[in-house]
Amino acid sequence: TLLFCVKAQYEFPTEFEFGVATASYQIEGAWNDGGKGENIWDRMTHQRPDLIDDGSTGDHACLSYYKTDEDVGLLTDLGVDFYRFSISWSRILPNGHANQINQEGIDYYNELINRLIAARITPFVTMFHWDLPQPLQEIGGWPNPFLADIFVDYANILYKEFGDRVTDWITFNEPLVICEQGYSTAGKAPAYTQDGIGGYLCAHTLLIAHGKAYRLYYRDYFEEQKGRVGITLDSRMYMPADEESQEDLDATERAFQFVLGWYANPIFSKEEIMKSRIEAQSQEEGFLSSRLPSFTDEEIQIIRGSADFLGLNHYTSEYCTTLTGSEDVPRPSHSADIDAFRYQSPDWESSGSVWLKVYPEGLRKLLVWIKQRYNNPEIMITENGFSDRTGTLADCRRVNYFNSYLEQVLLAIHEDEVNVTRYAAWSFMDNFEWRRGYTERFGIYYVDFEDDDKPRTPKMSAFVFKNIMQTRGID
Ligand code: GBH
Repeated sequence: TLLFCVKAQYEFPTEFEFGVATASYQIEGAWNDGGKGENIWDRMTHQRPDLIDDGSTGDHACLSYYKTDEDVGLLTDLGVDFYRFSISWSRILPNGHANQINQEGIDYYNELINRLIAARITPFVTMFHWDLPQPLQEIGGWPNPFLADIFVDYANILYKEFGDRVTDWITFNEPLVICEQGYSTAGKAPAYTQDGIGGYLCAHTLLIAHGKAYRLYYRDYFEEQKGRVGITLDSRMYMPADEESQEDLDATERAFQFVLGWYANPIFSKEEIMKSRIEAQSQEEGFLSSRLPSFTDEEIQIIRGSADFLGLNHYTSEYCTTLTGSEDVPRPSHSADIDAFRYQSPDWESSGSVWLKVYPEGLRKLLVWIKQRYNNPEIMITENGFSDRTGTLADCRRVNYFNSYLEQVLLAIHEDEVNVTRYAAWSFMDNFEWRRGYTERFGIYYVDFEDDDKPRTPKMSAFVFKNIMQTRGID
């Protein structure tokens, strides 16, 4: 007898959409042109170049502010269904407040949006990808609860100006990074170090801001514009070091709850595990009340259910086990509250970023975890990608990364019936990689930052990605 082993060759469903992603500060440049105000990344890169690996800034970045035509041309060549970009708050509102609107900023995004639509590319817009107007930092930034309403005023202007053509909105990109790295561990601007306190206050404002921006859309715009509003959260896949160990399983659960659950629970579920843990920790530390502020009933109503889809940024995974006691974890801190030791397997392929190790199965496992925990929400993968330090055009390792991660997306769709509807590669082009400056490159287009004109060249990954979109499958 003959045995035929036919490996099912899954395809991406016809409705499944592909795109590439960027963020305003990382690509636009023109930091003080076109009426734009100063934001916290302008301020930090100018005043503290020592915090950026190569001492660089996003002053010029990829000059995308001046290259709308060229960039949309490249996106058209590539054949994407959508383009995920972010709007620079200080380009629209130079001082952060709605009293002074910068028409040049509105014109710039109108031009970009109109050209995309003319090329049949859906604009997928992030309202906030980390570049807070500096004047809003001067009043405390996100830990100041008044920022929620100030953000909603900004969101209102975006719906009003662009909502007739933009129907896919993301309020925030990665609140975890905004709050944890911005206010607790100094990994991102404004680089504050109020660990265990600043991050929680930031998240409190941010969740209310998100919820109110969502409600505003449904109150004033949905009927006419018929769009949808979501949020983008970042998470690694967390796995127990030893699957048989209850302690490791608990540590894994805590990692999930304090990273993804921190933001996903209030919006997508009723779980509130962080509350009791931080309350207990705070008490031990001598605080008179929990370091985690609580929401009023009215705020809970606003936040619960306030997303039409879950945007997911995923790059890598981690194993979790208990802290051995020898680690020096400061208190109070988010890490001490999590109380889990997280690490990556030395067997996983490395990249140009210390934190990014390749473990494709993690993406499928995470998608299934989200489906189960959050009642099968629509998931859009809003970022996934691979870095190197050379920028080589023969970027075989990036090609392998996309192939293997997308294979896992196919399995999640076809074998686990996860409702994942979009995939965006990070990134469209090499860009200003935050505190890593220009030392790490994620682009599928190479950018020559030495050249004043910042020319773009497709890497091998751009051709492979194009082929995947065209054939709806992986070679
Ligand atoms: C994304 O975040 C961002 O949205 C995007 O702007 C960025 O360019 C892209 O990643 C690539 O980095 O150095 O150990 O402190 C992904 C989630 C969270 C990954 C913060 C890097 C820093 C880890 N990021 N993390 S560490």
